[in-house]
Formats: sequence, structure tokens, C-alpha cells
Amino acid sequence: LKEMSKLFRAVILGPPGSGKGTISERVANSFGLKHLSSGDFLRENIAAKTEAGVLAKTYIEKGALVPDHVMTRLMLPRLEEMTRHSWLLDGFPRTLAQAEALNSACELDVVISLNIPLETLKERLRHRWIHPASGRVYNMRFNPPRVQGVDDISGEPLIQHEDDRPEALVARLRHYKDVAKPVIDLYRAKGILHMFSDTETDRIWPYVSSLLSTKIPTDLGDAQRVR
Ligand code: G5P
Repeated sequence: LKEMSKLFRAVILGPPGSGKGTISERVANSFGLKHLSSGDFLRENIAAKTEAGVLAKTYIEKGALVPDHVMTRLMLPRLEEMTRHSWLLDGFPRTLAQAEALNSACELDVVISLNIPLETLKERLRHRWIHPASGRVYNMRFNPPRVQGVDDISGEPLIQHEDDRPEALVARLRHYKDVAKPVIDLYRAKGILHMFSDTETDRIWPYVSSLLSTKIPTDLGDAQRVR
């Protein structure tokens, strides 16, 4: 049997509202990687009312981080199912404990870190509303619900996190920075960190794209399409 082509593993780090999800979708489309989003896994678990989902919901509703042991128990088995795929992990790890757990499970090729000015994040998150029962997130300016103030699927009302209100936002984004710093330092020390700074995703994307073009094995797309 022909030796499996080299797989590619990447992580994207960035505060809430930094564009992780938007850039991850573009990477998945352009390079054929699987986009694995911790927020999406959590929302699936909330919808399926799994044990992890029921627990996670209480934290997400408060705008708090889900505890590390819940996250690692949720994420690592998903990654184990992906041993034959190249992937981009979005939203995990968020803490040093999560990064260490990931470290012992696999080796990363590239870490993308989005460095977006605080003012820009505040402006984006100000318009964010959520459907608490499912964890679905809307942005009144960039991806509004079909009917103002109402969840597209359930028809139930949307709420704004206490934490997304201007007064609480700055504290929350600062907290993110404190928690993320040792994670960023770890990946910098490993020599795999690539930091991108701008106010617009469209201006960051060309740089991310050209970085990945140099890193991703050229036969990757074909190897995955054959599946
Ligand atoms: P999520 O789902 O990971 P967040 O809060 O980290 O949620 P979010 O809001 O999904 O992240 P993002 O993915 O960084 O942000 O950014 P995005 O969705 O692409 O863009 C944000 C908004 O800005 C969108 O409306 C987009 O359209 C707009 N936008 C993007 N680019 C631009 C631009 O250039 N210009 C403008 N004007 N707009 C733009 O996690 C949800 C919760 O789950 C828990 C936590 O409680 C978390 O809050 N959780 C974890 N807890 C512990 N550990 C983990 N590992 C966890 N993972 C998730």
C-alpha cells in the first residue's frame, strides 16, 4: 500500500469576534482541510443534550469558558477520529491546560494567531446576540437573523449576553488575553506561531492564504478527495 501522504494540522487562535470562524471557513474551502470548531461541537452537544452539552450550556449562557476537563474530554476523541484527515482547529485550545492536552495527542504544523485591536472587537461584539437554548450566535450587522430579534430555527427570542454589553466587554477581552498569553508563548517557543494583525479579515486573509500555500503539501487536496 502506498505510504499515506503527509497530513497537515493547524490551530487558529483569537479572541471572541476576531474572525476565527470566518477565516477557518475560507481555509477549509481553499485548501480542503476539515474545519473543526469547538463552538460548533459545543452547540451540537447542547442540541443533543449530552452530558457535556448540558454542563457546557450553563457556562456559555454566562459568557464564561467551559472548564478544561469538559473541553478536552469533548475535543480529543473528535481528533482521534480524524487521524486520516488534515484539519484546522478553531476555538481549541483556549487555555494552557488545553494546549498541553492537545500537545500530548498530536503534533501541530502551524498556529495562526489573530491579533485584532480591542476597539474593533468591541465594535463587532456589541452587535452580537445569541439564542440561549442552542448557543446559535447572530451579529445584527454582519449575519442578522431573518426576523429581527428572533432565532431562525426555533422562532424564540434572542438575548444579548451581559458579557457582550459594552461595560463588561473590555473586562472579558482582557481576561481572554491573560488566558491566551501562555498558549501563544508556548507555540511561539515551538516556532510554529504566525501572528496576523489588522482590523479587517479581508486584509488578513491573503497573508494566511499565502502562508498556508507554502506549508500544505500539494497532494493534500487529492489525497482527501479520493476518500
Ligand atoms: P465560539 O463559538 O468559539 P467565540 O466567542 O470565541 O465563539 P466567535 O464569536 O465565533 O468566537 P470568531 O469565530 O473569532 O468569533 O469570529 P467570527 O465568527 O468569524 O467573526 C465574528 C463576527 O465578526 C461575525 O459576525 C463576522 O461576520 C464578523 N466579522 C468577521 N470578520 C470581519 C471583518 O473583517 N470586518 C467586520 N466588520 N466584521 C467581521 O465559542 C462559543 C463559546 O463556547 C465556549 C465559550 O464559552 C465560548 O464563549 N468555548 C470554550 N470554552 C472553553 N474552552 C474552549 N476551548 C472553548 N471553545 C468554546
